[in-house]
Amino acid sequence: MRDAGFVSRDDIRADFSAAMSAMYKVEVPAYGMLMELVAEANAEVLAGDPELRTSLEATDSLDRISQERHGAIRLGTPAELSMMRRVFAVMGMYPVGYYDLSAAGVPVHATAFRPVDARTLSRNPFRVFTSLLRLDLIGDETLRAEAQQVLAARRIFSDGAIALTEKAERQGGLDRRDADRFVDEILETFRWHDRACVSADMYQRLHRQHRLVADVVSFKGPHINHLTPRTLDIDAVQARMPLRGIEPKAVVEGPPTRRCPVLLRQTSFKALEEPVSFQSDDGAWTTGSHTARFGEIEQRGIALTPKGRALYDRLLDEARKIATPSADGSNAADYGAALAGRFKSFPDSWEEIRAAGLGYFTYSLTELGRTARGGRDDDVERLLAEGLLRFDPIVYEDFLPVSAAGIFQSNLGDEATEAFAASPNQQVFEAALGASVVDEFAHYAAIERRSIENCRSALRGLQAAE
Ligand code: OOG
Ligand code: NI
Repeated sequence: MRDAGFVSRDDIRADFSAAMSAMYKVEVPAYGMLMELVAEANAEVLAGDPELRTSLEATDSLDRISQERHGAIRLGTPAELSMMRRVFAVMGMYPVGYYDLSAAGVPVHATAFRPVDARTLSRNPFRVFTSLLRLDLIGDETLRAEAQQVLAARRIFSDGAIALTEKAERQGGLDRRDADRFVDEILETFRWHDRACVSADMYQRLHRQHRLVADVVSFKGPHINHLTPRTLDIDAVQARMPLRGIEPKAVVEGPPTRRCPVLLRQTSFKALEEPVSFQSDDGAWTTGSHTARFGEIEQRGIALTPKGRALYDRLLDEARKIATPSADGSNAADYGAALAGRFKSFPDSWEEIRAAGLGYFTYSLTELGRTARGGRDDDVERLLAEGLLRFDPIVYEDFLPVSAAGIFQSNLGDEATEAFAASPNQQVFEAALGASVVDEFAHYAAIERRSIENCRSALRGLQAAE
């Protein structure tokens, strides 16, 4: 919306993303170091791969690489989640996808708030993986009630943040001054608090139930727990982390190294142990520690169709049955070999991936297509064969539940994980959210379809002009 002197939602999101990055670099210096490693590796890849550079330029995604990042927060109540949805909407971020992590031993379900269409993504692709704690999965009834009480009493949004969100909803946007204030106010919600809002005793009890429960319930707000730049060579960054004194997690999550990257590969450095203080009943503060915040990197590849995703899920599952990655990294090599072995049956050229219907692509006219004269029809295969169309992979903008669970776990400590019965409940999640989530597959399919329609109408326009 451009009327009434409003700042675009994309600009507010870009400011917010930059403010978060600046805050996190100060709060977690290792994250700044990681950013440097990523910038270095990305520059090397681009220098050595002119074809990749051309493809990124052709799809307008070169500029966004260096500012690309996501973050994650964990919320405690439905009210927090629905307010968060309204806050993110002010910045053009909408809930996409539903992720159930209960099956993987983490008592949360989640969505990702992100810009949805290609134009806004290229302006600034910042997203926030947002989880909601599931106290219903906590067995200890007394503790559950206590946790509920603590969460009900906290207020994670400032009055200013709420007022400005309501104003944006009422007016349809914010002017420059309000937008700047909005970013300042909302930043407070994501800030780290080194004073817990529960006693040391309660923290211990929450922690014994599940470390994640302690992380969500014990603090005044949902501190941002990591930020994640995008890298063009995750293996290089993983290998270099130790050289800078950063300890990476045992294995890279997601598919193995390939010529044609698919979906999402992720790794992180292990969460740091940080000092926190707890207040006892007599008002005195005592010191303890908490481990939650880390840095992550990701390498994004092509978005897969349901058929491609089913193949990915099956191969990953088979690899994990051969060697389940252990937290201490002792079988990392076995796991890597199993993964590489299983994924041999996933085609590794864009032509094959496209022909087999495994991935989503955008289509555009080639130079020849833009200028060619003469009879042509609408058939995509024929237009490709004649050299009038080209195709480029659509980047996967979402997340993967098994990978997300691996990221959670590596930062919740290395002890054995608790088993919960898998109990996805998208309806309950959407009721808490106060909206439904966008279906990611339908969304990518629509992007592909639109790109084909655009080519067709451009070609028809050409024909009409002849
Ligand atoms: C979120 C973990 C999931 C990812 O990149 O898959 C995530 C969390 O630890 O809160 O961010
Ligand atoms: Ni992440």
